[in-house]
Amino acid sequence: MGFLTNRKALVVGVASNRSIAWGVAEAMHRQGAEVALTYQNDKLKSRVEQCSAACGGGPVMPLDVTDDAQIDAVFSELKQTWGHLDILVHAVGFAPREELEGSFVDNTTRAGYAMAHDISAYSFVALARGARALMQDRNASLLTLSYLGGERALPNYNVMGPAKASLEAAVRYMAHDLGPEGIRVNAVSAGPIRTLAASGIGDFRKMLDYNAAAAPLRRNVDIDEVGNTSAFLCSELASGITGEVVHVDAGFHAVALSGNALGADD
Ligand code: NAD
Ligand code: 0WE
Repeated sequence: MGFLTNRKALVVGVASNRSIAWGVAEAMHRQGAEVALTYQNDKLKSRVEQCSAACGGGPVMPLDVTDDAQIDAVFSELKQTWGHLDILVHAVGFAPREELEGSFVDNTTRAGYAMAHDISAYSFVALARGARALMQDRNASLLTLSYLGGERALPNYNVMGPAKASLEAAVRYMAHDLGPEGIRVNAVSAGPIRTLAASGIGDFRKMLDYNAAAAPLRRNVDIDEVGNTSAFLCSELASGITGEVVHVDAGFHAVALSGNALGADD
């Protein structure tokens, strides 16, 4: 028996079998959860349907998180098919491509800043509001995906940094607001992983190598590791954890100067 047996999970953010959301969906399914998936647009529909078939064949629905009507439709369908919801996973982030390079100050526009925050941070709050009524009195939990760029500055992540900082603050305010209803709210801050959102990012390979060289575990993480920690956080094994940001990054966030860089080992 898995530790999520009979739990109902909605996972938002699968675009391919490399998506972090897919690692989370698979891990939750392995632990016995029933999994519903959403797809952002028709281009992604058939890929997400294939993913769904590979993790139990739960409900599959369209969802662009900038559209309030689509958010409402997802939760009315889940109310009809499941009647309630135990887990909501938000693994969505977006900023205009051209604002993810070069000078943060010069390249960040008012519209790009608003879009990054709308899609990457506000949408978690909007989904929580939609899920709230379905999550009453069942030790439900919400989870989002963040990145170290929300805590510290690094090249090119630019406007996504403030958006992740906003997302992590929202985790704490949502935990404060929903805790009295028994709903927990947490984030996993993942190390860099080659997904669609990482493709086309200049020097991503160099970043992966840098992270692997400096991290205490001397390697990068994969979507199964992020998925397993996410499944744990959304389970009763984590019943005392809320308002938390857990780093799944081989320890990279914990060090300022790696022994490796000084030639101390490896
Ligand atoms: P991905 O491209 O597989 O997933 C991003 C998802 O966001 C896609 O499914 C896409 O459809 C969805 N999305 C974008 N705009 C949307 C909208 N308007 N409505 C609905 N969905 C929308 O990439 P990923 O790396 O798996 O990203 C998932 C999450 O993980 C993001 O929040 C990202 O910031 C975070 N993250 C990624 C990494 C990494 O290195 N890949 C590291 C830490 C955190
Ligand atoms: O959060 C992310 C990805 C964010 C992202 C990626 C894209 C690419 C395509 C947001 N919006 C877009 N828009 C697009 O048009 N990560 C944590 C992965 C990531 O992205 C980076 C990173 C890392 C790590 C961008 C620059 C530097 C590092």
